[in-house]
Amino acid sequence: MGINDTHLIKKGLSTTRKWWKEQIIYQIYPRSFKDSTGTGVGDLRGVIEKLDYIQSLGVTSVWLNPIYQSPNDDNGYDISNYCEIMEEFGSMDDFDELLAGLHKRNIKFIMDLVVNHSSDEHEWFKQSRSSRDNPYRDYYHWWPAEKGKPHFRWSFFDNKGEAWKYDEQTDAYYLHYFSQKQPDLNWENPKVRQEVYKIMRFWAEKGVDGFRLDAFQFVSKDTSFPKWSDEYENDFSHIIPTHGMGPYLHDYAREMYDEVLSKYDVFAVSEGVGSSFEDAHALVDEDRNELQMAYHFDCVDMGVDVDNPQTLPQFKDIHSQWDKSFAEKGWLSIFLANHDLPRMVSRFGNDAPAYRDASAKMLNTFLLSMRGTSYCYFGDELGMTNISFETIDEYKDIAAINGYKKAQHNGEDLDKFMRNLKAFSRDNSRTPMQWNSEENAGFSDKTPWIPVNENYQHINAQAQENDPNSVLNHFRKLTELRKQRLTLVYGSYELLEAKHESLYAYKRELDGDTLLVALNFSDQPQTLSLNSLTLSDNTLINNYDSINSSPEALTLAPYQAMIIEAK
Ligand code: TEU
Repeated sequence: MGINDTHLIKKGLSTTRKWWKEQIIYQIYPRSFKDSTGTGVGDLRGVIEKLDYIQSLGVTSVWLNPIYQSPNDDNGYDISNYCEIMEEFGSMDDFDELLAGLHKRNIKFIMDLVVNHSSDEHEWFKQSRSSRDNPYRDYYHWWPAEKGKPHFRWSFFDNKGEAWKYDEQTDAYYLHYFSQKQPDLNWENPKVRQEVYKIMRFWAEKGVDGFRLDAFQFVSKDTSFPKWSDEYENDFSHIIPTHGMGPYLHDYAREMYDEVLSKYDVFAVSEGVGSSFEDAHALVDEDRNELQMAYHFDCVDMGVDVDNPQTLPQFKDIHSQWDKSFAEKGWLSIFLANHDLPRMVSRFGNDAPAYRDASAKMLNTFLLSMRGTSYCYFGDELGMTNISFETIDEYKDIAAINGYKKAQHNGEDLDKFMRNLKAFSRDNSRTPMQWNSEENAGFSDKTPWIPVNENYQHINAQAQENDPNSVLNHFRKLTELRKQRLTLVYGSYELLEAKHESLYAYKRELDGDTLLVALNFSDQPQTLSLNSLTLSDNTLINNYDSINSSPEALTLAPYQAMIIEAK
């Protein structure tokens, strides 16, 4: 069966109804979810133990960060065998049991596919690096040293920021957009692409329902590796226009569609979509027959400077512009956090004790009431917060550790670097799931690979389970509502009071069903003028006990969030 293709949801909207658009995806960082073996590292049997909890959330899909065999230079994003499970995480039998357990509960499974690069410990790379005439040589990008030093390319994780690494064995440089242990695969070689499709078929045959294509915007390269202008070379912020959306990306996406995606009932979501709406549309519009969905980086990159945080009007503007561009065609993801970002409540809400609860509920209301497929990061259903490490030796993440070395090498302001790291480091969202108030938050019997956030004593699943007003139970109400009201998935979106500094309010509408979503992003009461909007008595979601409204206006308490039926 091909990708599900039922009918237009509403006359006038070209959006077709598809199961993958209606998913509520729960992202699990397996290393930090539940350790069943007493190693201090989470594993697949740990996820199996928690299947009933996952089901109780009302989510409809689970995406696991990479679980393949890996030396863990970048926690599984460096894969040494794409058809084996990482030993620390368990076995293929565990995987099969997990998949069956999810499917039994009507929960779909999304596989993280990391094929822009492999590990340098993958057999392909070992062969490739061994000699210039090895049959695997062209599986990677090599630049013979006799041609001189290759033109500069950026690396995200290199300790000097350079993507070419000299390798003595064959007197040549290899390319790595990520760490030195993550050499980029050469997609320009058709054999490499066939290997990728083979891997995808292997997992699709097992029954996975979707693929998250890691760093997909980077796979195609101009293999002449031309020199860029100094302006581009000297400014990392140009990485997407220079390194992303290479010359044959669409050919490869179409080939992937023909070879795999069209042959199974699966979807693919691209991490990254270039630097414009046009780039994004070209990759995911249905008539392109390429990928099905994407997540863009505008929200990821927004305000990632402690001295220059984003404002709410900017936040609204980014979300509204992307929504508008995709209103008629194409499909996007809605997310506020993931394993590469800090905790959503610390970044966009307020994690001070007085407001953490309300603002986490408010942000979950946003995530589950916008158009697009919702991605919810594990622990955010509890309002887990940043761990905020102070010193560089506390960090585990290669991005932080090598980023620090790079900042040192470039003579950057290290104090500023550390303040930014504290707020935005990926380790903030990688701390163990807070299950209960027992030792190590019930995550493991042994010291966890990364410290548990000390606030687990009061922020944990068990405590919230028993409290009808908890962030957890509020999250469950939201997933239930989203599943009942397709308006929240497909309905039109109209932003109200665009310039308001503290309120984010919008109307969602589908086939005569009108919903007002009103969110207060501040710690002060705020008033929303209702203008021509008439509210019904039917309040579907409210993170406070009461509503303060008149026919003309709705007044929201600090971080209050409501979804109300309207006319
Ligand atoms: O991230 C791709 C990506 O573009 C990164 O630059 C991301 O912005 C980075 O985390 C910033 O520090 C993906 C994965 O999501 C990430 O976890 C991996 O480390 C990376 O690919 C390499 O596989």
